[in-house]
Amino acid sequence: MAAQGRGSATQAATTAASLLLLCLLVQLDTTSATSYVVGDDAGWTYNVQNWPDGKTFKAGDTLVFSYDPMLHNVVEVDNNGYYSCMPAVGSTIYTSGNDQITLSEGPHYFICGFPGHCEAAMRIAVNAF
Ligand SMILES: [Cu+2]
Repeated sequence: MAAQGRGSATQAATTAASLLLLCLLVQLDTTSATSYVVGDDAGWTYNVQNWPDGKTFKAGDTLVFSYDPMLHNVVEVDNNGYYSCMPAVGSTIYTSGNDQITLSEGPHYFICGFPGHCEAAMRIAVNAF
């Protein structure tokens, strides 16, 4: 009876330790990189401009741009290119239709390079901390 009691106590301690470990792992997970599908279900398309609102991005997070490469692309631009919808010469252009871009710390700007799309709010600005 007493042995069984000790056994239960050990089991309880083991369970507590396991829960603590699980909590630590969950906590670690929240600080690791996150992958975001830009535009959520709609994907990378018109009027995606406000999609980053309310989200906090970290360096190492990945943005996934999902789109039909016949209809859109992704051009990485600077602040000026974002507001003017005019990419600087030599800007990096992604065209796979499933582009995974890992963020470094700082501001990042992406627009669609197809005529009129950036003007139709197919652009995002994100800041990674
Ligand atoms: Cu487009």
